[in-house]
Amino acid sequence: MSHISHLLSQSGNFAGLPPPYSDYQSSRVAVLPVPYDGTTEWHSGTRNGPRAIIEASYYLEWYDIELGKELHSMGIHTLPGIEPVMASPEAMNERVYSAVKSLLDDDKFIVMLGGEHSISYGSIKAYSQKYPDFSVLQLDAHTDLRDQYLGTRFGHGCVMRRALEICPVTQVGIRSMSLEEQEFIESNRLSPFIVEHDSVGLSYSDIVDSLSNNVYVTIDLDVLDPSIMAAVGTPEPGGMGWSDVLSLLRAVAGKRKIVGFDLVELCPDQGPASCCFTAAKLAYKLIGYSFFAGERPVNHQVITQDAKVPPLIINTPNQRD
Ligand SMILES: [Mn+2]
Repeated sequence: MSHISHLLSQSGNFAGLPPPYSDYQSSRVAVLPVPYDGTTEWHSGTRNGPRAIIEASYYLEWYDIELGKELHSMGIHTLPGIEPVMASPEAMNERVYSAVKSLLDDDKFIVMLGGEHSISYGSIKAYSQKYPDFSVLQLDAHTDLRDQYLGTRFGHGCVMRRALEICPVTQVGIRSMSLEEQEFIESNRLSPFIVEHDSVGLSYSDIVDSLSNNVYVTIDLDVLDPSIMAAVGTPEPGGMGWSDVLSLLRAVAGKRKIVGFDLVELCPDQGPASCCFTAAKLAYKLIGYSFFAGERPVNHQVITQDAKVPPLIINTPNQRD
């Protein structure tokens, strides 16, 4: 069939990539859709996130201005979605763990598309078993550090509490938590990076320094401000901007090895189509940073932010004194 492959629709493939760039065997990247939202409580519908991201990704330019190249040369294969199991989020995570473990055995760089945030646990568990000197970078409005929520220890409000039982986690973009979570943070001497827009902030190097050499990135899209990312299950005002998130990821990729990532909590019904495209572009940018960090062309005039614009402000509660 390969002699007519150029005549066939590439729908279903991330970025609409045709063979050979979308072949499993030769691709370094595997896009893994997980259409699961079994424990969401406010706006459900993140089960539609993976499909919406992939459909929006057809309209990405393969060429990336910043990196000065088409980014798909390493190959990006798109898998069918994991079949959801609604028995419990724990059972769903076992399924995610098995799938991710199998893909890691094939030496793939996994881009997991959610789905609600609870699914990250199975992926983090599989990654932590493969990579030594490993930690997680979590971009999220919420700490997700509850020990138990809505009758389960594996829901989206508990996912980072479970992850912390496996490996270190650096939390960035936080602007909402419960008293229980704050007490857990205090007693365990954790230092999440909290968004504050009106005080002196830390530089991204503080975040990079907190990370191990091998980094898994979990991005809850509600880390972004709802003005550019309304389509999430639990929107929270005062979030990070597009360029803030890219600057941080660029800094991390320049100093650490990003070994895989997930993008979760897109709830397409709750916002304009631009949110789906923003999520798709963020995934593509992070693939580019992960594989081509440091390779930045110098022949572009770059528009930088007005110096008078206040910087994004972040600090850590346990380092104030
Ligand atoms: Mn989250």
